Amino acid sequence: MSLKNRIIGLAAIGAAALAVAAPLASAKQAAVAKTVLPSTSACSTLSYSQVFLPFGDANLYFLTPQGSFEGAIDGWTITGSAKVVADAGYAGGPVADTASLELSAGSTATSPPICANASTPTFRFFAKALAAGAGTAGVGVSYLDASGNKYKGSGSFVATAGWNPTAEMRVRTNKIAVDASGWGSIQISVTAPSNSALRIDDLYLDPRMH
Ligand SMILES: [Ca+2]
Repeated sequence: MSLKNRIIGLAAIGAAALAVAAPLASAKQAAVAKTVLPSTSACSTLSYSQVFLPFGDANLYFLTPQGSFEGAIDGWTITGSAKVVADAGYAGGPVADTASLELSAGSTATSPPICANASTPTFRFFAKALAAGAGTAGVGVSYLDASGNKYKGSGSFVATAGWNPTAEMRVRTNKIAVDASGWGSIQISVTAPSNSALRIDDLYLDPRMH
């Protein structure tokens, strides 16, 4: 990937950039600290590939834990309702794809903790709206910063009626709390439009410096 391409890629995601909100109350921070920071022992052995090369994106990505919805999904938290359905988001991709997650209208799925640090600035996934003229879908990112505060960013996208990769969505990872191994974690959430169910699949993070 050339520097020029990187700059263009980052410029393109400007509209989807995730704004960082004020930290939550301190009582909540303590609880989050226990639940969000995972073991980072697996972070140094992640497998990277140019997943989105067929879509003109030469960056290296790794598949997030349970991000393909092909096996267990017990690490995901659902607000509202969701189910695994036999509709692959990216059948031609590197994952042997048979299933995706269908969120009912207005429901939210929050990922398990994902290895992240300052070198993992963007993520992408596949999405498909079930209703024609579906409204805006929401995306959120949360993580603990180096001061122990929980930061939460939010963005949005319009899902198409067929499966397509989302634009690159940016994570402001430069403030993530990391341990001695150099890794911390983020959680990504996706919210279906209020007027349409939404299917999602194959959530990938981009490690810029790998
Ligand atoms: Ca899948």
